Amino acid sequence: MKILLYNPDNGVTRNFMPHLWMFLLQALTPPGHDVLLVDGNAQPMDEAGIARFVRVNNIGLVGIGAMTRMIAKAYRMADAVRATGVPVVMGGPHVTELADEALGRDGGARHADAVALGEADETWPQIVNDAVRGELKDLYAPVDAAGKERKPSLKQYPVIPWQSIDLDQFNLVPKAAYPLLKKVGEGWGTFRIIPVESGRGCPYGCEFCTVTGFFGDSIRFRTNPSVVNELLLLKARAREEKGQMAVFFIDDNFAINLKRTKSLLRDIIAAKAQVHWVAQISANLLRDEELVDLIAASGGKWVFIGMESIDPTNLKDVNKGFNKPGEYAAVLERLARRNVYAITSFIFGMDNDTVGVAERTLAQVRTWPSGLPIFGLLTPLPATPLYKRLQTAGRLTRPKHWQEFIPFAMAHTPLKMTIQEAHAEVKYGWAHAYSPEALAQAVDSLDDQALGYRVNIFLARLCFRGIYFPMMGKIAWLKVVAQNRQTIFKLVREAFLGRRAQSTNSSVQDAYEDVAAPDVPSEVKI
Ligand code: B12
Ligand code: SF4
Repeated sequence: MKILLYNPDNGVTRNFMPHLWMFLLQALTPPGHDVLLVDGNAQPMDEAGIARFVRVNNIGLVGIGAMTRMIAKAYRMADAVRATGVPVVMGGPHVTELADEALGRDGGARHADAVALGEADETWPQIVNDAVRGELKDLYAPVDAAGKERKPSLKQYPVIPWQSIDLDQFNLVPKAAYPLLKKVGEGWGTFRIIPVESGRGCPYGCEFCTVTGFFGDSIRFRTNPSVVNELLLLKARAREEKGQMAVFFIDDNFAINLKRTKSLLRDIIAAKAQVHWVAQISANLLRDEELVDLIAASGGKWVFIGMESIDPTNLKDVNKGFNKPGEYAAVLERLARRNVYAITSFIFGMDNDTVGVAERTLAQVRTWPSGLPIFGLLTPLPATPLYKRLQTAGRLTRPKHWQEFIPFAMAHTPLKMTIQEAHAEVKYGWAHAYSPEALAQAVDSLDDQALGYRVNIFLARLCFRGIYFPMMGKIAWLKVVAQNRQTIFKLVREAFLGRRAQSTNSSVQDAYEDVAAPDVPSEVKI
């Protein structure tokens, strides 16, 4: 049977990275089937397009996965597929929480023939076998023989064949540039960011988060060799295609078990499996100097930190009191001393927020080492404790906000400001953190560093807002380039004069590599 796994675009931005679930389920499909992957962020498709794809490719089963914000599109695409007579199975966090909605048991239309609840690692092979026999059930739940919920162990993690998977749709370098860029340094003909998980679960239970409910509070890890081998596969592929491969460790809290994380990082270093990587780690776990040393030595470049707020009252309100705003600066400085930088995530519209929260937050951010601040609104995702609290308090203004997804729009009333004021705060945050002045300041703050680091922070800031904001067309990009011309000119001039490159003996590529693998012989660096 031919199976299509499809992830819809979110209608606003294009993700920089493919979704792991597709590769994982592809690897877990019983032998004898052909699995095709389409990520709507990389290959935009509409209803007519998916129906055509299904017919032309003679697809026998379509699997669709989606976060809450893409679910309306997911349902529309599922409807289009089902209209061709091909069954649809849906999975992921949203339909796990609201299976009745997907199955049309809540009074609405039915969108899916079957729903995979929770983690589908163990149920997927059964779903495929049932689909072959034409005997799909409505619901598939990961349970043991006694019918008790069972979270899959990650000890027998499948090998994802990264060396042979078609990754054409996930190259961040335009194809036309390949012949030229493959010759730059050790090769920049392709640049891919690949999701890798080393563990699942987070016990912290922040009020707005789906993770603790979905993956459970018991943490499960893959074995170190399994992760290390995956990195080695990715490195080998990058070398072969004369490109670069970076990894996003998508674990919700990569250092949740410090001892395990350190042992994994040591094994990565010992196996010379370093790639440039990003991971999510909560600020409280970054107090550990040895951990931060190992992060830098194993290729860690960026750490995503859910700071959420600089106001302890807000943090307490959302059950995230373990975040201590007073230590944010020290944490970021500890990272920056190793040339590791942070993506710092903030939420506005929290109950103790008042007008001016964006500027107050930015005033703090400006005193910290350069990074990538991001701003969002408090969003009641289905089945989270936040959703239940706001529902009970009668504060939900759009209780089914996902059915008509509006980006950057609140679905409840904040306590100390209006919805419109909260929207304005988020706009202010983005506009001022990514203004030409802010970009210039970020670059200047790294004046004592090699040119590569400054180019890096500049490009990262320039591109980063594209993940959260509508992708810009050519004209918009030209405008951004024009607005930032002084900083660009400064960096280009330095590159040409080679002032810093000579004084520090470091080019852009060198700076990038030095941080990835300071203690490793150069032939193993990527
Ligand atoms: C990586 C990640 C991202 C990446 C993008 C996604 C990507 N390309 O991988 C980035 C960093 C860009 C991102 C951004 C956002 N994210 Co995010 N992200 C994650 C994260 C950390 C990992 C996803 C992952 O790969 N998990 C591992 C895989 C194996 O798990 P899985 O996807 O759930 O798949 C399993 C099952 O769900 C099931 N399954 C999934 N799909 C399907 C389909 C079928 C057919 C079947 C049978 C089974 C199945 O089987 C899989 C194996 O068991 C999750 C948290 C988490 N741990 O999952 C949050 C998460 C998915 N993100 C979330 C959110 C809210 C966001 C943002 C909206 C945040 C924001 N405010 O901006 C943005 C939106 C991005 C966008 N542009 O649309 C929420 C979604 C909650 C919800 N109800 O939708 C999560 C759960 C985190 C949370 N705090 O609650 N995210
Ligand atoms: S620490 Fe992160 S992953 Fe864990 S519950 Fe809180 S927000 Fe979710």
